[in-house]
Amino acid sequence: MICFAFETPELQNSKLFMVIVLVAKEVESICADIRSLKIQGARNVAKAAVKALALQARASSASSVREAYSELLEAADALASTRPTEPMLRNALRNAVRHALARINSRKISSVRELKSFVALEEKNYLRDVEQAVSAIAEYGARLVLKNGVVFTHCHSNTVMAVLKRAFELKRLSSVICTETRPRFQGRLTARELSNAGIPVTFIVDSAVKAFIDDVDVVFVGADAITSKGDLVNKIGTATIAAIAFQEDIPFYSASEIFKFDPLTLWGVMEEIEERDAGELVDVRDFPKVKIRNPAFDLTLAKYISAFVTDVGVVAPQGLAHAVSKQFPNCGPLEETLKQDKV
Ligand code: RUB
Repeated sequence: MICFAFETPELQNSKLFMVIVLVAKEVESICADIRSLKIQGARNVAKAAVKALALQARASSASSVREAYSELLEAADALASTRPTEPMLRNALRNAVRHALARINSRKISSVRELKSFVALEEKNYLRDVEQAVSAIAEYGARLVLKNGVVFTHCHSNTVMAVLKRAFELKRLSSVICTETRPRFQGRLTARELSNAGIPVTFIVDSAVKAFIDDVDVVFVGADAITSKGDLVNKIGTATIAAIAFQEDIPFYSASEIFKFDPLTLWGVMEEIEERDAGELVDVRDFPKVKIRNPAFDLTLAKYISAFVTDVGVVAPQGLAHAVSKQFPNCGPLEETLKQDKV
């Protein structure tokens, strides 16, 4: 559970801060869709969360800025805890509530109406920024595909999709090999989307990676989290693919916005790996007394990664923290830092 509980001095001094705030129905429904993977992929999750914050603000019938802001925090907290391995989600929520708080404290926002408009504008700006980031990554990534290149990918990353489509447009990409991605088969999304875009695609089971790796020129995967050591957290199976690609001397890239970087890892916080329900694998009643594990992600060490293809360019994993840490000012352990944000 990520705690967004932080207060302005006014809030701290007020007995009213104990008021129980409600999360809008739309927010609850978006939380459910993120948990069930109806909304899937780190960027879609972050975008949906920012949209949910705006819906929370719009639905508010709060009678004071303080109350409306408390509702936003409650919604941010609920959204941030939907999937533990999603720093882009946490970064987006942290930025939105911090920007709002800064304006409340500097009296630039002094009514509920102004807070509502501000949160709506934050959503619009965020969506614009992430689309620009993806376009930049697509340009950089497409140029890393050799002429008539064959690309290997895993799971379903909207960012990798953008790279592949751009590489195809530039007539660099000849075909893609993609895994089915057990247990939730996100690779099927990838295969269908590529095929619908007219890109030749071969679909394989996850365990066939070694059998096909010699047929490819380059591997592209997405990212859920990037740590301060330049390690990558992505869909379970990514680390195996990276190790096999490394062994065969095939470049391995992760296409990722810098907002997948987890600033908390600079403070020694380990990235938590989400473990999902065993029922995603089998009907557990058929396996009494069997211990079933279902981690959603794994960690690929920096040494296996040729580079991160980001919105600020193609960056070696060892240099990434340095390149992006300026973008995350004062990001210490969340509760501590946000409390320091008081004016
Ligand atoms: C999806 C996954 C993707 C990253 C990046 O996992 O691991 O590679 O989230 O996606 P899940 P994007 O299906 O469990 O969300 O590039 O779209 O942000």
